[in-house]
Amino acid sequence: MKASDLFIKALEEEGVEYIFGIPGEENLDILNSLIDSPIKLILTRHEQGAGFMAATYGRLTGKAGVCLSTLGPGATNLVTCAAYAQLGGMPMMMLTGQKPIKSSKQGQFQIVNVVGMMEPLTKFTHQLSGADTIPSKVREAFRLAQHERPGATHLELPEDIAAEETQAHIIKKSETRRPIADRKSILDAITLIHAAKHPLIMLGAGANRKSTSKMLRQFVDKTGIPYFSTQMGKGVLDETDPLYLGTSALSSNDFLHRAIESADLIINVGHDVVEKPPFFMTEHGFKVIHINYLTASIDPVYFPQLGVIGDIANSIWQLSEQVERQEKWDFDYFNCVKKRIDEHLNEGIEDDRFPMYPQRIVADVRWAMPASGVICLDNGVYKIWFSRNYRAHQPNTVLLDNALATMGAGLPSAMAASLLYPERKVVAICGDGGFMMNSQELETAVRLKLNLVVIILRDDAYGMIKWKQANMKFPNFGLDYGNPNFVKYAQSYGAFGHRVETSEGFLPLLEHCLANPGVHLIDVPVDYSENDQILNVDLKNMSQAF
Ligand SMILES: Cc1ncc(C[n+]2csc(CCOP(=O)(O)OP(=O)(O)O)c2C)c(N)n1
Ligand SMILES: [Mg+2]
Repeated sequence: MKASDLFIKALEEEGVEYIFGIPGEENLDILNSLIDSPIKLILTRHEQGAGFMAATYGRLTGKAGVCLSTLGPGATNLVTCAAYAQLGGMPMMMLTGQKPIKSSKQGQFQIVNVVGMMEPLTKFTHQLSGADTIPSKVREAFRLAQHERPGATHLELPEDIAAEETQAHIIKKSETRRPIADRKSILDAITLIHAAKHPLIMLGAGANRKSTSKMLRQFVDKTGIPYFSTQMGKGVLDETDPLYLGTSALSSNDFLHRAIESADLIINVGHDVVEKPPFFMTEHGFKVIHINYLTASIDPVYFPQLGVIGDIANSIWQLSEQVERQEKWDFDYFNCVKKRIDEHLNEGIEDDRFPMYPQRIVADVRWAMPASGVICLDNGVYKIWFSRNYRAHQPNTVLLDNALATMGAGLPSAMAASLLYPERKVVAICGDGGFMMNSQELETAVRLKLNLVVIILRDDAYGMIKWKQANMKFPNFGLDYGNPNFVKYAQSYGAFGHRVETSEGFLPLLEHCLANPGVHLIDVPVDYSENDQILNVDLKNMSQAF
């Protein structure tokens, strides 16, 4: 068999459905082998679009998303996606081409050391130097990308190797179960939980990666222990539940942190230090039980006293079996904090100023979205408003990146969600800065006939950095820009372009876009003038006084 055919067969064996990417001449054998394969090629307009889509496919399915690029410039364009998948715990396999390695007449044209470049950004990177090793290396790339903690892997397939003939056979996937936590660690955790007076549960990204919601629901129902989430743990348990306190969108100085500081035990389900800290541990503060697939990486602000290591859902099930509700548990203060958080989250939701108040935008989006609807955020200051104020009902319905926190992934991640869940409502929420970093993928979205709404929060600036600049008492400088006419811009791609003219007009327009097929872009002028006052000053003062 030809090596490139074998490679594609190996991908089929792994259950690959899509390859996202941009081929170069070095990938033409692979491209040709795809003609007779059930695997669909999703051609994008920038390798970043492909990489972010592949990573999100992995994030949502647990199966490595595959992206493809040529050597040199194509591969360097995938670098940010590798970091995104690797830090975000998203399984992704990158396949890049290369000039022939056995003999070549092209000198060093376009050649960079791609395997070396990927080394610090991946779990595994390898140049295939012979066709016979394709089956084992593909298997290895998938095994490593997918097993906890998931991340990015990379294979380089040089042109001459892709064209070789080989007798090798594909290697079947091995069936493996995730290891489960040791009974003794469960008993130690139960001892700590029973001894605590104010235990609190935190839901992190790892709890969203695999289905842990059912077991967690049982644990919470049995114990009545309140919970909060990290940004990437949103939706693991319903956030309209009376036991949900809030989401830690900031690292400190929000009302939620008063509850966290008053806890004596945090039962941390699935958070690791890659995410921006949801709280800071201190020497004499609360204890932490780290429930995760892997032991905790230790950090000055995170040094848990106990690890319960193994499959999270199983650990929670084991804990549920053993735990007993304790008379001495006292959640009164948590309940006061919850009341205050809920009041604060309701402030501004009917504010009719225009350009629009971010709090109202969040409330209107929540109102328009069904429980199963997915919002996919790019990175900007609105991420704080959405993670803090938007109440998710189901796991993985708020896709945001609080790990690499890169700009440019909002639209491609929404495209991947829409491709995977054609029956669900999907909305990308982007700043005007982040959207423009991969706006060319509107063409891909239109070509794929996706149903998708893209909300652009337009402040004509890199607002997040302006917010930080104001907080540092620096004058406003160097962060403003102009924008294209987004309505015409969308239309030029064959998408529907809309602009919000009044704050009352936003919700009906969004509902219209969600109800109608196609790619819709909504230009929403936003008023960020109070970000600094509310998020940096008021919240700190009010929460400290509380
Ligand atoms: C690729 C990348 N470049 C730069 C940054 C730093 N950064 C974080 S948010 C931000 C501004 C975002 O602007 P915009 O997308 O317009 O959102 P806004 O905050 O204005 O709502 C910048 C420059 C980043 N996170 N990622
Ligand atoms: Mg902006």
